[in-house]
Amino acid sequence: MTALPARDVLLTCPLDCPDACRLKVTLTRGEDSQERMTKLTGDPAHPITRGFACAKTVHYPARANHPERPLYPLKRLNAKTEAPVWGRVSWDEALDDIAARLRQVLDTRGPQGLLRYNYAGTMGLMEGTHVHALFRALGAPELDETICATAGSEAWAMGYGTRYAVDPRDVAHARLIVLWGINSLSTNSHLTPHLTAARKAGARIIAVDPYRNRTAAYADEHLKLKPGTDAALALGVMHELFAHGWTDAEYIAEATVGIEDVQQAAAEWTPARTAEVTGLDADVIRAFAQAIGTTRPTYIRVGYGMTRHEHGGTNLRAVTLLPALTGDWRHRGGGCALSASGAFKLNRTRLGGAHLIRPDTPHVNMNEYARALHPEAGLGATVIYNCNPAVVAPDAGRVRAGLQRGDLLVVVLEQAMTETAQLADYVLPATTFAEHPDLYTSYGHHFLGYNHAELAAPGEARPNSWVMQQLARRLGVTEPSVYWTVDDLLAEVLNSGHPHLAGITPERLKAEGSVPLSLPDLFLPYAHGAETPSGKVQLSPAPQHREPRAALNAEYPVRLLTPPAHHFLNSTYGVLENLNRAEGSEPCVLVHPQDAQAYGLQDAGYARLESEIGAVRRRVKVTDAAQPGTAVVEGTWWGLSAPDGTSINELTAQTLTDLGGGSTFHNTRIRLVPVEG
Ligand SMILES: Nc1nc2c(c(=O)[nH]1)N[C@H]1C(S)=C(S)[C@@H](COP(=O)(O)OP(=O)(O)OC[C@H]3O[C@@H](n4cnc5c(=O)[nH]c(N)nc54)[C@H](O)[C@@H]3O)O[C@H]1N2
Ligand SMILES: Nc1nc2c(c(=O)[nH]1)N[C@H]1C(S)=C(S)[C@@H](COP(=O)(O)OP(=O)(O)OC[C@H]3O[C@@H](n4cnc5c(=O)[nH]c(N)nc54)[C@H](O)[C@@H]3O)O[C@H]1N2
Ligand code: SF4
Ligand SMILES: [Mo]
Repeated sequence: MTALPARDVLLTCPLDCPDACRLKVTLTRGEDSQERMTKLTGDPAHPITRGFACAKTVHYPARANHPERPLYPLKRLNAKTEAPVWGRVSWDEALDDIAARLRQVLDTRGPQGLLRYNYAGTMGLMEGTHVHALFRALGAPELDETICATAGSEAWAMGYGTRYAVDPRDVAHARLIVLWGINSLSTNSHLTPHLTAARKAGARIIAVDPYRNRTAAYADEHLKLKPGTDAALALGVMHELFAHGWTDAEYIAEATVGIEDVQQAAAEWTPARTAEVTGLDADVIRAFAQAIGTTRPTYIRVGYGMTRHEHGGTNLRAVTLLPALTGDWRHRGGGCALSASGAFKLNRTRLGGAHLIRPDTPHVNMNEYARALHPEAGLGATVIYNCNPAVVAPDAGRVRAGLQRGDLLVVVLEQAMTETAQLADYVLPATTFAEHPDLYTSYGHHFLGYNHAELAAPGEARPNSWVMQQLARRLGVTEPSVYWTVDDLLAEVLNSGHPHLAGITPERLKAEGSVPLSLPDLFLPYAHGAETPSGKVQLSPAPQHREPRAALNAEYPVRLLTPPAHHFLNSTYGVLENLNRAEGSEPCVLVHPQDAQAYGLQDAGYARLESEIGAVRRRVKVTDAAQPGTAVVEGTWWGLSAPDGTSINELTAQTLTDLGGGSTFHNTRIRLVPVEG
């Protein structure tokens, strides 16, 4: 047998992950003369990707070629409360009918009757962001995209203005590394080589996390604090910095305002008090503070994990202010990283039709989708793309019930038959990142990425942008930006005149594929201040520790954390059998031996997890990776993979964070009840 003809192409990974890898993708022409993605690895020449893809995305070809991938427009033939029966329809038939029904909703309920629902299934600026323009042109409500990052971004903005981060390639210079509320070995895996290089050069690595995740196991030390107590720990560290004179007076004087406020707030956070609130030993807190206070450079990588609590914004802000006290921002490799996205100084004026949002446009917080779908809220149609809300949204049981309403038109643009797609009136087959052209930024490094459409779309799959433009024509939309091509988008967004984009033209991006921003070799964005109204790092108002309103009690004595799984990306990849197996074949609840005893749970037995919102059944894993009073279920698995067919978000509430209207996925209080399998 002769080998089938194959070629390698370089493409940027489109997934919601800070690494935004440059991937080497092998395309093989089959006997049917169709090219398919057959192998995927990292581009060895890319300075961040360094030749490897993560444990999940190496399996992207299986996802792209999945036998159940929708390849033709599907129309539902029965009620959404029943198992779906699909009929294949032509694009014209689907688009004509959808447009007519949208027109009817707009005419009878007004634009507020139509809601887009989307997140970051693709991070592409065309297929992920610009496609919102249709909804903005129609005057539909603004979806506030709060499910992930806004608590963190607002917390960062208060102190620092623009979001800049330490470049990953500088991390090897750090001598102390704190991985605080992030499972970076799973969720930011291309940071790991830099962590290991720093460690080889003598750096110590400390993880701060309520349970022993992969990253905590890799670290030299693990501070297993109680969830939701990061502000207390940060204030405790600040107390010691001030008490021992470990602050950088010169930096504070030049680059910050509000030091008095912080000093006053920290005064009461003695190691003893901090220990009481965080559950850590006072000596551990002293040593941690000393390490931060006396090691330059110290690099703190914060994740979004600690923000997913009622006071999560403030908790994160407290941590991110530490390098402003130690002056780490002045040292290569020192400082803090949440997101690098602010460095991409694109012209976003009309991206996604941002210019069409009016002051009186109503807003819907995406964490409150369950509420928005309630019959009384008045929605007549919802168009879902790049997102799987039946699984990932808080209070998912009520989201599903809302989507099942007979009087609501549900249109889902998808690459997979997700549990959201199963609830649609129409499923419209979407292209993957190899099948459409797009532009990518990153929130973990400083390279722009461009993908050509290397593969012909299989079946009748189409890019989101094509669908939106077809609907726009049928609805008589005349706003020009709705009809942009990728070339129009490139010309517009790269034309900001900002020095970070100097020399980056559409032609160069298309030729080189991955292009670094024009930053100085030593990029120290906050060395002398910040892009805030005062021009300085703003320390006031001083962060405070607050107990959650949903405090643990006798009825709900356990806090449930639901962080990401190593082998999934949110719910993407949950469709793949082998990655399900790699995660243990079914979602498990990690319970500390003390809790197992207290609630009568057996290892490998089953428990019902009951919250104020709902209940699920999960297999129990008794392990001291958890801590007493805190249980963990890793991964937003497809409900289908769970023993009771439910998503973990049956349990989570629509409660918002203190800053940024963010999600509170790790704030859930539950009780654990032993049940039969
Ligand atoms: N493998 C994999 N990678 C991913 C994803 C995925 O699903 N799987 N998802 C991607 C996306 S969309 C995102 S937003 C990022 C998220 O990735 P991260 O930024 O890592 O954030 P989380 O995973 O939400 O939380 C990480 C850790 O926070 C801990 N945590 C929870 N509460 C607290 C607390 O109060 N204090 C502290 N200190 N820690 C706490 C959790 O136990 C968990 O170990 O990862 C991206 N990368
Ligand atoms: N309990 C709990 N819930 C969580 C989290 C948690 O930690 N715990 N994490 C939260 C976080 S951080 C996030 S970011 C959200 C993420 O939630 P989502 O944004 O819903 O992410 P995914 O579950 O990966 O689903 C993305 C979907 O987009 C589709 N898609 C990808 N590319 C395209 C495209 O080009 N076109 C179209 N039409 N579709 C495409 C994929 O097939 C996939 O089904 O989940 C949140 N939910
Ligand atoms: S998911 Fe993240 S780590 Fe994996 S290939 Fe994509 S960008 Fe890289
Ligand atoms: Mo996220």
